[in-house]
Amino acid sequence: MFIDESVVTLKSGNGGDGAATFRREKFVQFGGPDGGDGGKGGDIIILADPNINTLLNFKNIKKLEAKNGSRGSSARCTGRNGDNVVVRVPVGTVIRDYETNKLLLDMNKANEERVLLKGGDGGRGNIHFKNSIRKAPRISESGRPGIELKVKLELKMLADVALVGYPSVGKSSFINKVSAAKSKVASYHFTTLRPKLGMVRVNDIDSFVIADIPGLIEGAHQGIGLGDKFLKHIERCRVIIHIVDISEIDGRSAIEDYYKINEELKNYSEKLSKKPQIVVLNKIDMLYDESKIKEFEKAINQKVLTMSVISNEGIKEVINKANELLKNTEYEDIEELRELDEVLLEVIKTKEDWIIKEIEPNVFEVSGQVVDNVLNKYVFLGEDGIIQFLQVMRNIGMENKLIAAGVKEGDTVVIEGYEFEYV
Ligand SMILES: Nc1nc2c(ncn2[C@@H]2O[C@H](COP(=O)(O)OP(=O)(O)OP(=O)(O)O)[C@@H](O)[C@H]2O)c(=O)[nH]1
Ligand SMILES: [Mg+2]
Repeated sequence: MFIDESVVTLKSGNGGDGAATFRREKFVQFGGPDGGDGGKGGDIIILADPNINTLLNFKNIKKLEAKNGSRGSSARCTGRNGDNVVVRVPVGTVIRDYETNKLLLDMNKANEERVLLKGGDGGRGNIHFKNSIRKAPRISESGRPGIELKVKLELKMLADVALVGYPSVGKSSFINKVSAAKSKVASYHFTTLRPKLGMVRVNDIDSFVIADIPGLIEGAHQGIGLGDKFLKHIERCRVIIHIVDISEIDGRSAIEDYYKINEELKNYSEKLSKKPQIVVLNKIDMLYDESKIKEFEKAINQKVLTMSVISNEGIKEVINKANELLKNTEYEDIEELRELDEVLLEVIKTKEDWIIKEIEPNVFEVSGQVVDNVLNKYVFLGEDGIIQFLQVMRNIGMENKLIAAGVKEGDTVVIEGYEFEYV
């Protein structure tokens, strides 16, 4: 089975909280604040790994989480940073936001590493909050939360290798032989109507994806036959196996076939005609005049490989040659997907800023993104902290919101489980 789409939830680590601690020294009753910063949460990093060909690995993975940063501690100790998670994907994988389908990353360069989700920053310890008025601050920041995002991985790279050639030269027969693909084989033209993919295992280490492409004919680049629709798929492959029927059983000239197909590739795009190409003469079981092979090579001024899919000759050589070429061919940048957002994270869901609900008569609950932001930013400790918190909330407009919601003197206000009397 060839999976070219997977869904996985990723989460970067939370930053560790800053510490609100105080120095304790012999003979010093109240030492100064000495709480260290929290560590940074781990990032989710995507790596385009040229040794992976499919998204099969993600089939059983639902969620990947980077580690959280540790909290800061006393004696100005900074918390440990959370470990990153490196997610290895095949080269050519496109990553989209699952909800919006927005393109986040196009991993089209081998060994490229990109940070998809940044870990939350650690909170600052109370050593940073010392000033001349507030000598012993019991405040420290909490770490920023990591980001959780459900993403869709798509392996846009159709295949490493494309099989091209006239109809009925044996492309489908070949892919069926070298992979688990089951492509329809028949003696009439245009048997194959859609590209078909197969995984080719070359040896214990190497494998590649091969695509059976519908047959091309003269004029394919202008839309004659089935051709033009699929030429763009070929554009994303790195190596072309050009199969020619040397038996000429269909009554065409093999040499002419070769030139015509290459003409079509070139007319479609310069890029296509420059792809490394392996020329393979098929159906040698039906070739009674071996000199035709030499003749062909001379005409095109290039060495070719020969095979018979039917009698199992020369197949391994074609696969090895393709594998060798793949190893020497870099992936190209894919222009259509170039308009990428460099930094990727406006996708974080936000709640409404203020949510004020009268949960029972004269009891108002305050929540929303604004509250989250404040609570995420600071740790409020003790009585000091509560007053501080209410002050911050008032400064950013809570009172007006409460009044608009109908709060009266003496009512109860609930925030994050804490109750206050409204005065
Ligand atoms: N004698 C002989 N016949 C072959 C060989 N390879 C394929 N054929 C036959 O050629 C015919 C066409 O084979 P396909 O594999 O369907 O050809 P194709 O290139 O996929 O054709 P389209 O999908 O129409 O483009 C079938 O009847 C095959 O059995 C071979 O090596 N020797
Ligand atoms: Mg076919």
